[in-house]
Amino acid sequence: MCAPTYGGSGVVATELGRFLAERGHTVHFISTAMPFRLNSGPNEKIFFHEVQAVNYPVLPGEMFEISFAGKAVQVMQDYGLDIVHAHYAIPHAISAFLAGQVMQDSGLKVVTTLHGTDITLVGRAPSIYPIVRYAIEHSDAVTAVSEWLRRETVEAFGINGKIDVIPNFVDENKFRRGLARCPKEHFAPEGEKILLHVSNFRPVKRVGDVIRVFARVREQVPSRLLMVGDGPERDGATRLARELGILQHVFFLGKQEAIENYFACADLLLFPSEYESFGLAALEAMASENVVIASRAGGLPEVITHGEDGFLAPVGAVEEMAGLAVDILRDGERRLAVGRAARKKAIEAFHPARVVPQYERLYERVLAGRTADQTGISPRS
Ligand code: GMT
Repeated sequence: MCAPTYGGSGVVATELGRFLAERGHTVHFISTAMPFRLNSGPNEKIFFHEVQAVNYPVLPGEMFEISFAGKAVQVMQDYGLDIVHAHYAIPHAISAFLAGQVMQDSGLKVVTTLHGTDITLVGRAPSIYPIVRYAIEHSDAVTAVSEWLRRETVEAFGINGKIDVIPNFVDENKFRRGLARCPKEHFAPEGEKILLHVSNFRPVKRVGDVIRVFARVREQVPSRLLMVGDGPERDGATRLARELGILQHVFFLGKQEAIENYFACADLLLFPSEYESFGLAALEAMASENVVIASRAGGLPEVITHGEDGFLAPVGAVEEMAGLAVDILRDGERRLAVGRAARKKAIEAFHPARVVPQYERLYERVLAGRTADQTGISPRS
């Protein structure tokens, strides 16, 4: 179960499903629309089930929590499932719990992966907090994408049970330099340096800082800024770029599907978030040999080692980030060396072959508790 839209949790769920299918598992995606990175061709091991909203005039909302649970039960009855893996606690963890209760006799297990804002922001709203907490506590296994997020969850939700830390991962074949569809000269006809920002333009991403850093960099290094993504802060960022007189050097490109092409073009990723539980975009940039300049916040220090494979600065330290960017953009050899170190780190520490088996072992662990007649076997098989 995952969100289909642009965002890290849906991407992680989709990539995990893809790699699990490659390793012989059958994967059923349950979402409100086709997850945007899933549509990669026919595959007999990958199924997609669309969750429909339920609308009735006397009832409020669209009842997605129940619809997700109902769809999982339906899939279980039609195909047989061993595990429902909920990505992002809200609403998927409680929907998965509900499905697990309905299908209790079949031994259906629930795994919940916490991604970030489900714990740090949305899940803390007083009206849903007790339900989120209950769903986490009653999952058969819980994972967090960083040690930082694990600690946040324990602190904010007082969770006593074990939370496994399983980091995000990146496909090094997809995210690499030299991709054919990277028209660098279109964005930078005079050979200017290309700075990139990729996000959902929420307040937590601090896109205003991206613009301010770029304005300072441009004073010293001929460069262009690509802003990929969309969200509530886009208009403000455009206004700021106009006020600072740099709008003609900034490309606000909106939501883009094949973001690997942008990473393949870029020299540097600006990622000045208030915090990131992990920072998947930073990892994808690193795999593409971009130098990442990010905030020293949340789980980002678990991904980037300052001065070795990228750079970290305090949240809001616009001058410091701009200084780091100017220094590295002026020193071609160092920029390439840091980019190479970034890719090495991405491949060595965050390779699917290293991370996906951690999920498999977790699945085996939760399934070990089933009785002989609880095999999740399909009534059709
Ligand atoms: O960045 C977002 O707000 C979207 C969110 C999501 O769930 O789609 O991203 C979170 O999950 C990603 C995948 O695990 C992480 O890489 C992001 O760091 C995390 N975002 C935040 O913590 C702000």
